[in-house]
Amino acid sequence: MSMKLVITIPAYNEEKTIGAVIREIPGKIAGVGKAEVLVIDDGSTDSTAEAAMREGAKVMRNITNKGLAFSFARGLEEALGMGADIIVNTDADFQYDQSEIPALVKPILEGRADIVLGSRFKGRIEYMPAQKYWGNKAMSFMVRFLTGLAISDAQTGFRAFSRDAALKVNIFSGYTYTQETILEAWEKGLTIIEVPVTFRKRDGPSRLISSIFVYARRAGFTVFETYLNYKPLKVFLSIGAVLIVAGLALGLRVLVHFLNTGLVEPYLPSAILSSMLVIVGLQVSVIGLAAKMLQRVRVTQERLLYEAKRARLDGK
Ligand SMILES: Nc1nc2c(ncn2[C@@H]2O[C@H](COP(=O)(O)OP(=O)(O)O)[C@@H](O)[C@H]2O)c(=O)[nH]1
Ligand SMILES: [Mg+2]
Repeated sequence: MSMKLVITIPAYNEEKTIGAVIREIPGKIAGVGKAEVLVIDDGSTDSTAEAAMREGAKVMRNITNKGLAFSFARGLEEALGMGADIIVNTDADFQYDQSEIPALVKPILEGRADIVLGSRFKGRIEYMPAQKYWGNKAMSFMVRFLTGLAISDAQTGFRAFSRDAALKVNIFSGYTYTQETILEAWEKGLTIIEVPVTFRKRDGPSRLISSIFVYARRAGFTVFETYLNYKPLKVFLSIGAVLIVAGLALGLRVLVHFLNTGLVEPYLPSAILSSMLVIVGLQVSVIGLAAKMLQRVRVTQERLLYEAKRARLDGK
């Protein structure tokens, strides 16, 4: 069986490097019959699209800048429609080394993984500013902490997906897909592995991250929101339990005093606060139950969406 590989490259104002990235893609990849390049030009104001077309890539364009995650999701869907058996995503800024694509797709070809992440921390980093280095470490720790998966680089843009994994991934964030796809793959029971990759120095400023703080806030919120969807009961019950336990602890003093004297005074403020904490704690817990019930709806809908995507995109 001849496998088809589609390499997706989201790009925003990368006219200087996009050509070199495409040229670096190996002509022959073991186990792959046909490879095509798909560039998602996200409303670039330079000649990124023209440079990509000159190298023979297929180019799709967002008229205006829609964000990396939005473009990545569009690219995945288009690649599925192009009949990809495997999809590799890489960046347009020449930081990843495209000669490492064979190593990235190998575990998928061998049926050992659904998603392969190119880990820069397991590989070689030529240069990464300290803020980014530690930011990447911290975000990867958070993803590890939440999922229990042994992931060293949750922000890598160099990854491979099996067709089935790409069909199952639904991205909600417009800004960053990197952590969200990992959490999602984890929830859906897909197998993720890492292979070491090389990360070169970026020539010119980041297109994605103007400020590390803005990135941390937006990515952090995406991670939180995604996790909340997957583990609603755990999150809401934890918060509810803290409130209830605090309320009960506070109420105990009032109760002891009341049993001894028959009076609530002088603990009236404590009594009010205690009952408020318990009531709010119970409400938060009940919201968790409701969220858990919504989760069933989502899971069922995602199964239907998967079938609909297969009906629309398979065998084209
Ligand atoms: N589609 C799209 N791609 C973007 C956008 N911002 C950055 N990119 C691309 O995403 C990749 C990673 O961005 P980069 O600026 O290298 O981020 P960094 O390496 O994390 O600092 C590059 O290929 C960029 O061209 C965007 O707004 N839309
Ligand atoms: Mg980069």
